[in-house]
Amino acid sequence: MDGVSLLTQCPVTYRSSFTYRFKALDAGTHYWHGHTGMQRADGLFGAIVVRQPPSHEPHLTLYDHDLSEHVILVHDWTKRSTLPSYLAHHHNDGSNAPELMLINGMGAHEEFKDGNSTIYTPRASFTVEGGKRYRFRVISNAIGECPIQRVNPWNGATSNKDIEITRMRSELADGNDGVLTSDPDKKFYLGMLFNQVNSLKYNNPDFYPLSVVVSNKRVFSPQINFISSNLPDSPPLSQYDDVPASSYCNELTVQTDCHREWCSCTHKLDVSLGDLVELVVIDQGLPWESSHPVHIHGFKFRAVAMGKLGTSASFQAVKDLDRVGNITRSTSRAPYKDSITVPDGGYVVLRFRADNPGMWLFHCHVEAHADIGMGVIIQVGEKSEFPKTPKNFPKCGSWNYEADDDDDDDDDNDDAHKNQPILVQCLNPPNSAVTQTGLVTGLLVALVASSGV
Ligand SMILES: [Cu+2]
Repeated sequence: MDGVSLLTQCPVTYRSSFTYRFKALDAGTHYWHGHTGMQRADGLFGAIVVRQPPSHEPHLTLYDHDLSEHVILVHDWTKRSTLPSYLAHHHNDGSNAPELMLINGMGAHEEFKDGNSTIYTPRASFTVEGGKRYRFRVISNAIGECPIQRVNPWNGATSNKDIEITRMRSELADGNDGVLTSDPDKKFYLGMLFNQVNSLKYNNPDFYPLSVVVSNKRVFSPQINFISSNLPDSPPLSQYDDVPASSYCNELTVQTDCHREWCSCTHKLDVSLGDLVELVVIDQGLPWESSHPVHIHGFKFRAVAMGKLGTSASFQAVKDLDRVGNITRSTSRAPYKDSITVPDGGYVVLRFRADNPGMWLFHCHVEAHADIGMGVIIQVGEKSEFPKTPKNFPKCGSWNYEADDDDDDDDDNDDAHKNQPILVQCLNPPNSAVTQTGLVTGLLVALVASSGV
């Protein structure tokens, strides 16, 4: 499990804590973050660097120092909390563009006057000694697309001066593991799109249809294969039998024309344990130029092909290209990653060996896209092959509101709400793994490996 709320575990509720213990087997630069709502965007994240003995370190000859203070954690800052920014953007009533790039939580954005002088909030700074080579580990917690757009030219500084960076170079140390050259056992085309249809979340066609909304105010639903994915009421990894089979769907099982009607379910793909899986991920590039940085939980993949057709690319055009053999897979020393940006109007082809049983989320890492449906669960193996759920593991699920029949104030309106499922509540049994320490978390944490730099 890796902490995705309502997929691998229950959310960690208010006034409770949850302890994760894991073996740090995966050396490199990683980070953790909250995976509920917009928590990551609003600051719930941090770096984790797993070091290894010098004898195992492939980059050892490239630097003199690899210091814990040389971690650069980059973040977008929208100044106000993220949700109102995204709601404004979603309803065409404002921008969600971040106003600043923060480095380790710092940036020269706010201005203060001190007499005649102007003072800004401080920037992050890093100390180095002239003539030495340093390893900097860079992590992006971008909530939109990658915010690192420009670095300045080297200014020739040698020591005791501010230094401007000459260039940033990403090193991939991974060789070819040799298992990706055979034909995949399972192959999926995943079309990432914004669909403008009546969505029951915003436009109930019986009362407030999309057709009566001014065209530039019509919301677009971020989807994969025309499905807005949601998470079930209970986490299927730890409460498999509490999730009705009917709550899942995918392109092959939906009954409606999802191009024209809004389709929403827990979007799930099934693969067998040990399968070689190939994902052809397509960004059709409409209606905006918006690339999708996709991320997979539970695995790293090899990116064996990438291409851009133009400012837009229809899903069928990419499929046709592939069908006639015009998407060449490059399996030799293919980049080994768990996140990659799908080019706007293009595609990436990803392969991984499904050797980690469980329920794993594959999603766009743009916060707002993921939060409202641009994701899919990959079920690897059968329930019997999943790791055993620990004893007294917290459980959660839907519950029904029971109105008090003796309540004299009951009226017809109250009765109308009886037995409506209204909330998801997490029930932490006594002496469970969740300890009632009073630590206010209200979050859950997912470890996400990022490519090391
Ligand atoms: Cu996206």
